[in-house]
Amino acid sequence: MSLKNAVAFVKKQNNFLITAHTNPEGDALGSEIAFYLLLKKLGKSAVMVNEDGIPYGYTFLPEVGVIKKFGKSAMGIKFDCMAVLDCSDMERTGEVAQLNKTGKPVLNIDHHISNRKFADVNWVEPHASSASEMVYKLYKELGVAIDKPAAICLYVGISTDTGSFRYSNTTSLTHKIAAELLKCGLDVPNIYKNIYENVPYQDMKLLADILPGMHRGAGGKIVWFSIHKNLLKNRELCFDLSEHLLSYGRAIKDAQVVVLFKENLGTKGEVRVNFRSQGKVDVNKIASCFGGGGHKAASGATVHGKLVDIRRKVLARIRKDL
Ligand SMILES: [Mn+2]
Repeated sequence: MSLKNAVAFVKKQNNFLITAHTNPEGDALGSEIAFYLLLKKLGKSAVMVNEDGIPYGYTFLPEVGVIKKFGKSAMGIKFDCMAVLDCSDMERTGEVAQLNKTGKPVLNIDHHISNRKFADVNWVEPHASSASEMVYKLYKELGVAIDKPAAICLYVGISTDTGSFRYSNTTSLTHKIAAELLKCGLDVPNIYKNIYENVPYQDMKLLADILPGMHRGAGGKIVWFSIHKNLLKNRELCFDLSEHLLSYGRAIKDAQVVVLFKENLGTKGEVRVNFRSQGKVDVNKIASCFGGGGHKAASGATVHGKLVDIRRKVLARIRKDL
């Protein structure tokens, strides 16, 4: 299925529930809000609901305050269809999936190679830099002008998912779209300041507790971090250092695969494992062995069990592919 099917879905439906993945970052929020703004321009009704709150680096996004956090009040929301952005499967939306118990039609807009085509209309472009780049295409196809708020969201999604235009998913098209978005008068230094230079002092100090847990193996080809949940208590909404940590790992000479093991808060006994690869290892394949997925160079999985056991298994699996 293609862009054409997505366009037909958008034209036909009028009352949308929009969501993106848990622990949302730039592309989840950027594509979600830009899609919401598109629907508003088309005169449609739409409500955004996410399982988690907004990390502090993204609170500057237009309309971000309109996003509802999943809870009892979300149960009463009326909608005729659902749009899911930047999610490889329905589980990535977390609890929000429960809102669609009656099986209303679902539109899936995603760029993960691991996408499970879980919806009624699946528009999946594994070569797109980001879900935001796909939403940009929707604007074009539907003939809706991109105004400044939409441009900010699309730019944030594209720039964060490409690591500020330096990962391998960056193409000439990515730059062309970014150039067009900049013409809407974006304050680029301020956008980057908000996202990357806005860490509360106490969170930066957390690095002092996490960095001793950085290790490497396989002759330096694998670098990993482990974060135990006692470090994160009372910090659920603030903690946005995963991306910082993964970048530090990537910056280490000879590091081919970087892994972050983070115990999830709550009682389920889950560990979130995030992977980055800058070598031949396909971390989408590795993550899929543990029930997750993503992209060849960036992926993740949520695994049930003890951090030490999961870490041992995951590292052994990576070693096989080095
Ligand atoms: Mn994405």
